[in-house]
Amino acid sequence: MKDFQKLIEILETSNPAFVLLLCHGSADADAICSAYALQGLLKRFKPNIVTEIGCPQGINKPAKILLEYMPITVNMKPNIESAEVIVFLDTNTIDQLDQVAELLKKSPAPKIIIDHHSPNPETTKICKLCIINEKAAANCEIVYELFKQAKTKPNHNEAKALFIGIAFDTRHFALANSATLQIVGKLVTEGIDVQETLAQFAIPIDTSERLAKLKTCKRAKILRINGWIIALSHVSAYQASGAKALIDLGAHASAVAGMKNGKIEISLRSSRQFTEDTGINLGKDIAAPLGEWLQGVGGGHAMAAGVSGTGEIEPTLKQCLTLLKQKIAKILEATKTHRDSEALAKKLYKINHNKLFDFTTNDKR
Ligand SMILES: [Mn+2]
Repeated sequence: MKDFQKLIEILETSNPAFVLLLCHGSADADAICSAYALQGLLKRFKPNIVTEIGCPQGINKPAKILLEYMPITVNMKPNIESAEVIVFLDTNTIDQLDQVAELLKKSPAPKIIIDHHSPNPETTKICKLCIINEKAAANCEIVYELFKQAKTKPNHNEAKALFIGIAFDTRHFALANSATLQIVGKLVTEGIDVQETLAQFAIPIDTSERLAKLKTCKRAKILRINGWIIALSHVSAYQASGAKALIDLGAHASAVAGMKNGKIEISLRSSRQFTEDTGINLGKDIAAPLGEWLQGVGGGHAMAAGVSGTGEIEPTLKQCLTLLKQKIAKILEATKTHRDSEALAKKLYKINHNKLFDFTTNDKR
């Protein structure tokens, strides 16, 4: 039996008056759009069931633009107790919905999960039906598949929603796979204007963020370590945007520090090439030890990480550079195929920090 038929069967057996379509915390476009399209699909087959999209843990910034331009209604305080069937969308663990997780665990309503993340056994255990496809680049792809199984087509708004969900989750199709692009192709053939839709839902950048990015670049110290370009800077807000801007401009790795409420925060970013060639995982190799050094916390992913703790900007960036140099030196030592690698490694340790830096922490340039 196809997933769609299984879904309908659950609705037929439990005959609910109210079905809650639940999105994960800080719900994004993919979660909300997949819920919206599913809501339309269910309406066609079960017109008497009341369905509602619930976002009990709020929605993110891009999703707010979505609600402005699309006929989508979400309830920020959904009534979980009165739901007779609950569908989790784009959510692999109900613990992600911390404040309402207990209510959900207590609810006797049959639960269905529609998701593209790796399944969480604790959550799948309590679900009557799990429609999970880890290969899908966006949850909207799975909902599109349900339309296909139901032998019906999404209407214009549903198609637009599916398109937006896919566009956002795949970073404008950069992370799309062949199945994703086939679905996108069909949505476009059905009348979705790619350029117009993407422009309509582009996230506007605040003036303060623009200024922060420009200041980060203006204040950047640029260093070269064995051919890798490392950019270090500081700004009082939007450190992550600043760190990304430095990578976009050409740095292989960047670290941007800033003070907030007496604490120091550092955002780290790297280019794909740097990560692949050096094998340095910013989260594990740099952010974690830097967090410890600052008596705070650090972590994240290979190409994007963050740290917060107690310290001053200049010594912290120096420490960050030291960690990067040690890692790069280790890699050079490990790959002795390069004739000069040992000499280079030794040279790296000799770089005098103080000559490279002349940050003044209250740089107001
Ligand atoms: Mn998603």
